Amino acid sequence: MTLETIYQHVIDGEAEEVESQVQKALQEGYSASDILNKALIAAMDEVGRLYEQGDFFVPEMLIAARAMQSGLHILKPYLVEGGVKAAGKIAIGTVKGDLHDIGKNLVAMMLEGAGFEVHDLGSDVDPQKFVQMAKEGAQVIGLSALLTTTMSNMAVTIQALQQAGLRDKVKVIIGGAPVTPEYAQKIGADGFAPDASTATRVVRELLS
Ligand code: B1M
Repeated sequence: MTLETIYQHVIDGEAEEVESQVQKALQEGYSASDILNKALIAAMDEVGRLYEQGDFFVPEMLIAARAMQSGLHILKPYLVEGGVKAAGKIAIGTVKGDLHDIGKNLVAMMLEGAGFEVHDLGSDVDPQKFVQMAKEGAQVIGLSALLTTTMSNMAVTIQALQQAGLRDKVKVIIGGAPVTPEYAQKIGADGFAPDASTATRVVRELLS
């Protein structure tokens, strides 16, 4: 019942209620990953569906996204992995032209929790900002994209690293709803992850 309540509050864009219900769910013993996957992410999928069929418009999507973020904020300490700390400097961002940052924030959160030094460049990030981070010693560049129209900026960013003579000094991992392993291979990325916890594993592998 609590997970369904959170799910509905996200869809309705009720941030305060999402916060209090996430806290309640944790107290009731629900795992952070169940709250994340079965309530928060599931609700965003439904928001996407409602948008697609014309029942929701951008403002509703935005308000739901804010409600989701407030739930994520409460979950953050519970989502980060314990265990062995990994070393490594990572710069992550959503590519140029793309404002979707929830998935990227989640990936950054998990990487931070796994012990990496994470530099979150935000969303709508110019390729040259990633180049600058590589110059400043980032070992991994993480690129996120949620739009089919902005995915191509992942390739543009990889080309910018190449042109700056830095491609062999950094590993590039990409992800986001429309991104596939085939696309990662096609544009010459080193890694792909379909979700935040896989991203942590892939980054560890890239640095090992
Ligand atoms: Co937009 N949007 N949106 N949106 N939005 C989608 C993506 C869409 C699929 C909705 C739909 O039509 N069903 C559609 C894209 C269609 C397409 O390209 N094929 C869409 C559209 C069309 C648009 C606009 C163009 C709408 C308009 O203005 N007409 C516009 C574009 C703005 C822009 O970016 N320039 C737009 C705007 C917005 C809002 C601003 C209102 C808001 C974003 C708010 C924000 O992020 N701060 C928004 C939202 C909320 C969504 C949906 C509903 C939810 C996205 C989300 O947060 N999901 C989305 C529909 C959907 O995805 N179901 C939709 C939850 C999140 C946890 O998942 O981001 O996939 P995700 O991240 C996952 C994995 O993908 C992976 O791990 C994460 C955790 O598991 N991952 C990585 C992500 N990045 C990774 C990086 C990695 C590794 C893994 O390594 C570095």
